[in-house]
Amino acid sequence: MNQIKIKHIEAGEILDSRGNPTVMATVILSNNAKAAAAVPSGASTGTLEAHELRDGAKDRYDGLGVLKACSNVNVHINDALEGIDAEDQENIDKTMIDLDGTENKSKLGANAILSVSLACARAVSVARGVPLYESLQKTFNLKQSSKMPTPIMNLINGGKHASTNIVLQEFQIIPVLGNSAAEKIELGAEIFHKLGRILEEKSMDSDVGNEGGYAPDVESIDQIFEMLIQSIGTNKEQVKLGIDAAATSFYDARSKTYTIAPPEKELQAADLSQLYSQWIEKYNLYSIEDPFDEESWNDWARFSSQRSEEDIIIIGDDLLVTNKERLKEGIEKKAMNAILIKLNQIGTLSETVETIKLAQENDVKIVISHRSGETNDAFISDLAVAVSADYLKAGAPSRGERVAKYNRLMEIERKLKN
Ligand code: 2PG
Ligand code: MG
Repeated sequence: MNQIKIKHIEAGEILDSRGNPTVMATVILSNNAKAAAAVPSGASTGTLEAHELRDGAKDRYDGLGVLKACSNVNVHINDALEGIDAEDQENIDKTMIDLDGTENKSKLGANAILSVSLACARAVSVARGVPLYESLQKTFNLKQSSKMPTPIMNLINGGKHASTNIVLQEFQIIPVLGNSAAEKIELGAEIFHKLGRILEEKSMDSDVGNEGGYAPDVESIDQIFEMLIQSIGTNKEQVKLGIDAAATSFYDARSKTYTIAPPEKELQAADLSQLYSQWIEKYNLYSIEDPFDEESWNDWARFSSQRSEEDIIIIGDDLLVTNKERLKEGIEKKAMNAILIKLNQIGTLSETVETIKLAQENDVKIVISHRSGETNDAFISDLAVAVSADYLKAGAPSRGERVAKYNRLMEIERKLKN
């Protein structure tokens, strides 16, 4: 086959699910195959994430415009990539990394770079005439398997994702048993609706937050777990509970205390560990993401050493920021046994896959994740299948940008079965 080259790249501003601007890039190849990709945006971002370039000009979108990032794509990135082999994703990404020249992609913007990285991969799948997940497996030499990721559904939104009195960020259900992703999604959606009815019976708010989960004010964190258990009902063998504490967001580094609520309590790391342990016993918690601050390695390691893998999945998000070097440190320190993967934390597809491979070589579980600010782009569903990820965290089964991911997963599953 003749080499397929990049012919033209352009980017423009679109809105994400919070109504903030984000970058969408379109790539056209020499055989006229064409595809677009849009990047998401976080709210509880790790300090060490790759840089999201925003215009800062207060007269547009309160400084959140991304025209500079788009222009970086249209001028600099387009110039650098025009005419190069579209199937050599590593070279494409490396060319952009070199062109940027900074540690954290702050010159061109990780949002600019990632939009092109993803759009190239998708355009190549169009050129190859195969689904994106299959094309990714070819590009990165990944093993084909029919393994489907288990959804992690965030049914109660707190922290930076909702205006509630809940300080912890996410209360999730995880349908661990089921014959298919579709069956797990079905169960998850039914529990979501059941929880909505429970909230209404209690005259609590049943409107949804940033990630499509409910966002009520509650009496206590225990009340959340109890309502979730009630909504799971007789399905408790199939459906487990998880949380994303996003602990950096309620940690005070000076006093070394975590302030959780409701009810409001100031806790040292040891007290917080104890509280998590109580929840694990009492509510049969299956996973905890970001239990401690992103730089408190010792607290992570101590907590992990007290629990076994069968006991609890401990997921590093802000701690690891999809970064290979951070992951190495996490593995050495035995800080966690799972990693959250967010493409825009690192900023290119190749680096993301490299981190995933390193995790898999070290038996670290893979959770492919959305961001709280999303678009209808469902790239992560294809990525999750391509790398045989263990889990896909894409919010509640509600709101267009969240169900886009679950719908794509079911579509892929149907394709794989035929
Ligand atoms: C997280 C994510 C996604 P954000 O903390 O895991 O749920 O949130 O995109 O705001 O960082
Ligand atoms: Mg998180």
